[in-house]
Amino acid sequence: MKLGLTFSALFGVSLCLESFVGHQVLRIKPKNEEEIKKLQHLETMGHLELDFWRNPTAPSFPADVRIPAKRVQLVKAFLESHGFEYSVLINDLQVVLDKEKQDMAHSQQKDRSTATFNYGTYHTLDSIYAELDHLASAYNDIVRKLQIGQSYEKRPLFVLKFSTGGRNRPAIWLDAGIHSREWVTQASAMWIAKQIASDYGKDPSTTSLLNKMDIFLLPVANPDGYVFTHTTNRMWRKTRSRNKGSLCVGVDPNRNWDAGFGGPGASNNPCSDSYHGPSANSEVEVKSIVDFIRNHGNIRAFLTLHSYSQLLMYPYGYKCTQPADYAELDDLGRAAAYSIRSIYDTIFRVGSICKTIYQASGGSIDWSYDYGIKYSFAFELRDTGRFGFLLPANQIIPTAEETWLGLKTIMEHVRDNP
Ligand code: 0X9
Ligand code: ZN
Repeated sequence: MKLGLTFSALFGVSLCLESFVGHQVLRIKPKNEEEIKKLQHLETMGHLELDFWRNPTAPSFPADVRIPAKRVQLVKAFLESHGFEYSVLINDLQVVLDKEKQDMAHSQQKDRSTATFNYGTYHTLDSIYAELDHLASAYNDIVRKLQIGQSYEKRPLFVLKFSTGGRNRPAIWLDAGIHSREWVTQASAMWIAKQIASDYGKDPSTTSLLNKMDIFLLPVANPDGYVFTHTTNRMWRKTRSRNKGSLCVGVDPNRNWDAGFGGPGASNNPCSDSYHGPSANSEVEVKSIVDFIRNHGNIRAFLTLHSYSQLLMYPYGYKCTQPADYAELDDLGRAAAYSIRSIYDTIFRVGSICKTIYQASGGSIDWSYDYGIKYSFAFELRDTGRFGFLLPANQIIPTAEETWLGLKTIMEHVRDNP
């Protein structure tokens, strides 16, 4: 995830879609702590331009690394001479990207003729925003569109509010796409929005939930990054804010929350993909959510969608001690993972951020938990690395379906434990 010192990362501008011809994604399986250390060291070597899609944490939890074409030979030689075990996950990234583009173009063509939003394909920001309006008008008795702020590049941050009445009811927060390249999260959030709206009055679980609580859904938490993944660099993760004194652009919005800010698992290098930013809440996208949650005053659950790895995590990430509500969160996480598994047999691992992946400070659910929102969970959706961030569009709906089952298990528990 770090230090992609490519031309566009350095200069922040690039006029056309960046090419990933010959880029490979390798899965490297460290056998022991020493090998993990070596990989972590490799990650800090900026000139290699490695993009860690998944960081090495344990022998059982391998690293997935994107390597630019011109470095593939060198990196493989290094791995072999040091006795690392690795395999090739993606042989030529551009081939996968071309397929994704082709799929999108194809379904866009179909959508134009039917004038409906296809939930089984990836969309541009404009198309997503148009569908938010459509949902708000088609289900105007329970869905409203709110704007909670605007991004660094002045795009609106839109939230759908699902409510059946009552003033300032207890509510659930759900966001997606804070990391822009995690496309299945924005897409799943849209499917889930439609599902909530159309299930009310039909599905007993959703109906009883909305009779007691409101849901706030932010499907594209990082719109600038999302647009950039469409126009310029499909692998963009961060915001698009300019960094003082550096040519590198963007801050990792999931290192920018006021929870152990600047601690382990975040970088102080603006060129890094996990750069924490100059100060907590420096990113307007983060600040807008924080302000919204504080002003609302009655948010009972904070849920956030990331990809990939198939994990369901609770706090903490900035430290490795268990939260006070560990037992309840762990039980609830396991129940949600069981629901997720019930439909397509997709297996999610459950645990704290620190124990399941790595120590990572400044993350959203650590902030929300310490702020007092007990039910704070982060999901890492499909897959486990076959396609990584480039999950084929035909997996969007199955991913959204299973995720919604997991979310519902959590939401029902929140409803029943006010
Ligand atoms: O490193 C991250 O920010 C997340 N993993 S990802 O590959 N999607 O980048 C995991 C951290 C989850 N933590 C919080 N949401 N707080
Ligand atoms: Zn993420």
